[in-house]
Amino acid sequence: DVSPIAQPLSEDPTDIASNIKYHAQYTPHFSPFKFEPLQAYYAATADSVRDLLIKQWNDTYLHYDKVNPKQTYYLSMEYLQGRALTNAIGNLDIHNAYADALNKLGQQLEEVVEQEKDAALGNGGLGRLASCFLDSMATLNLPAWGYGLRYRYGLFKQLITKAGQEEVPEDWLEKFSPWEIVRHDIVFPIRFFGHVEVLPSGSRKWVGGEVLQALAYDVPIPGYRTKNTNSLRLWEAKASSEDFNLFLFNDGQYDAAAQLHSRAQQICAVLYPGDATENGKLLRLKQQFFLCSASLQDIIARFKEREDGKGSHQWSEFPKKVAIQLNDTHPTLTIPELMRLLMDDEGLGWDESWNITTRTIAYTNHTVLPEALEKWSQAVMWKLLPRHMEIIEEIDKRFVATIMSERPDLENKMPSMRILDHNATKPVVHMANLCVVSSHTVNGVAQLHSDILKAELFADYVSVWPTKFQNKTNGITPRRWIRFCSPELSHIITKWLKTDQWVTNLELLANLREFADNSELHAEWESAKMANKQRLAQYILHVTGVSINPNSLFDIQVKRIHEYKRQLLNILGVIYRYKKLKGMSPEERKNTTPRTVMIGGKAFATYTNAKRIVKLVTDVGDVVNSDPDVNDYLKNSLQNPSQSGTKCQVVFVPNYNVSVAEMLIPGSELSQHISTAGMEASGTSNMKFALNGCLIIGTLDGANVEIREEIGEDNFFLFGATADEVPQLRKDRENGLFKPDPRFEEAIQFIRSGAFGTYDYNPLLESLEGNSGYGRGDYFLVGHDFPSYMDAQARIDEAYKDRKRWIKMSILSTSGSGKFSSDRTISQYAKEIWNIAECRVP
Ligand code: 26R
Repeated sequence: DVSPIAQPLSEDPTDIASNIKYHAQYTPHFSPFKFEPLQAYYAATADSVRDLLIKQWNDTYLHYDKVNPKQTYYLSMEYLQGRALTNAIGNLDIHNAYADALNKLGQQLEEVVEQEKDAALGNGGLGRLASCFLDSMATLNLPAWGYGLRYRYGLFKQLITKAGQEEVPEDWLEKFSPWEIVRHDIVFPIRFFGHVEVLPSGSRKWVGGEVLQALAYDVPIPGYRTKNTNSLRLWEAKASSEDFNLFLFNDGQYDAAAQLHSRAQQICAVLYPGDATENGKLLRLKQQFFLCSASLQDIIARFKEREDGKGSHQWSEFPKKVAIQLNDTHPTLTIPELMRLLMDDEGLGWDESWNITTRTIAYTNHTVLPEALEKWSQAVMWKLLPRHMEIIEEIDKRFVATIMSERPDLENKMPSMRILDHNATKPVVHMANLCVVSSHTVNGVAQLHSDILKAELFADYVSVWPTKFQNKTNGITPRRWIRFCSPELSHIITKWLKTDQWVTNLELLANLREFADNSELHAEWESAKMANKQRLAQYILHVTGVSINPNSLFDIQVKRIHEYKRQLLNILGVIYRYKKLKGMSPEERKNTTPRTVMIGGKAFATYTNAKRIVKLVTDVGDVVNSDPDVNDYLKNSLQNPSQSGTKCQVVFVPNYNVSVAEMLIPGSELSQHISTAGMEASGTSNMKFALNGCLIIGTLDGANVEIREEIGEDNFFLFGATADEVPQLRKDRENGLFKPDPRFEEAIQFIRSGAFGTYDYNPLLESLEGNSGYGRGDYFLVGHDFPSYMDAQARIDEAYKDRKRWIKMSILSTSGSGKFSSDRTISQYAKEIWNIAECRVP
């Protein structure tokens, strides 16, 4: 009785069902005789929701065009958007209507949603931050767009096998994405290689080389309960038909005939292609330039179009209409490319172009790790981007000249401050230095990190430009990270606060504090948490085959695998506790707190020690989960609720991504943010866990410092050295002054004894030994922090036994998370860096 209609006339479920049916029949992507979850998702639901989005999106674009406000452009090589369907119907506030509509068609929304593959065009925190920022920019009605690349495959899909991690391509576009709209009319030429010509007028022109095309794909970014729908514009590389050599093709030389086409495909094939070879490095540089050049040409075209409506454009207006934010140094080439476009294409002089560029561009730093600070070979840059290298040389020359005349005292600092280094055998361009010199504002992503930038990495620049440096503590979107991923907890919060305004004004969560001892709230809170734990346990069983005990403490560490994040500290702690449990009498064992430790995250494909850590976690899991001393593994199943003999389980959660996080975080009770102090710029999952009532064990690092301040030190399990102690501790170690704790040695010895199999863990364990050298001599201080880590873990075991106290701490974690909304972060960027204001679609 549901007849197809092309436009849902209202948000009534019957109307929506009719519209879904319309799309199933008239915009089909599959053969029309099946209507199962996959078809329901692609052929109907996504298209039907997309219709609603497109309407708002067009309205938004026209409104911005008319008002012509100053607009922000966020340039990022990474976005981790995750799934779009739940987010779209949540932000449009039509979740229930869609659930009902699908019911009418014999489908379950929960099941339909699962059909969508994550858009995983990123690798970690920086990419997810960009996606949270887009959500907040739309929700706050800010004229702000994202620009990125449309990678064919993301980073990689992680398989866990007997050998540890294996990487296979992540094919998110296998069955196409219904959320992107290709703009065949938005195409820009992108040049590589070639040479610089001097024209009779004296001006310079970059010519020759090879020219590819950048084609725009737009992804709509709806705000929460607002009409404003912004854009994420992703560029794809194409060759034009003229580059297809018909002559060669008909001569049977098929590869040669389509050479430029295959070069174009390489650019958008994967995120972070291996850069061990010169070829790999060149490809990465091409990717970065591709993003910068295409985005700038688009920004300039829009600027001209909007300004010319009121006469002819004035270049001095450009910084009043355009703010560009560089997400780390990856889009640094925006700087010389903007200079080139202004000077060579628009005919402006150096001073005017420099003035415009520096008033437009701002830079965010996301890491202080030396190996992550980009340095590009000057030789490679001269080859690929000869005109840009001329411009960079000129920027460097002028910078050195200015400093030498105004601050001669800094002469001996010049080698580390200037952009080009001339002494090295292999000369490089320091991208972070180019960013600092050319941006009006530089920011870190948590207070501690920004302080470290000012005191160390950028200290010398601070004395030159004291007001250039700011802090913008990261945040997360409360829509995806609690409202949609934990509806159970969200409803409880709304009930007790008597309003759902907290979803856009997260500081309101502080009002939950007055109920932190209320036993009625405790009961509701605990049952919502338990429901989320059960759902997570089902998921873990599904992906790993391990049936975990829902009555145990769910202890989670999920993030990229990196030595500084110290997953090794976590697993060494597990190994030590497991060994102690085994040595206990059954009576003693009864009184211990049962725990399930879940660890997940991808190791970069060429990072050997990170891959060894993954392997160790899976090996420990295999042994522990089937050891009858600590595990009731025969009786152990989701159907066996008592599981009194299940004390210790360990699972590696495969292929950690946004959707997996949405499952893990709501079901977590303890999460680990245990990096060596001073090394994690911020962390953002710490905020997501705390918001979901999960307690944190952590070091005084990144945003942990501010989280602990907000939720109260009694509700945070702190351990470890502080950032200012770290350098001395490393020196002490070099001087042979470190004496390892016997518990630490016992854990290491247990691995060496072969308790977890025959894999050779020596190279990994040796990184914890010795006295010096990066990656050796325990650079990350696992040994130093181990005793205080174990003490904190013992406090956790005790706290968990006291249910009342634990639930109270959990409620206080959520109550104290208000500061960590990306709405707060983005408001601060808008006001203090971009100077843009809301532009609400009527
Ligand atoms: C190109 C290569 C050198 C490279 C290095 C590092 C590429 C990407 C990265 C990722 C870094 C910059 C990253 O993701 N940093 C993380 O940013 C988060 C958001 O600000 C922080 O929360 C997190 O602490 C930081 O590690």
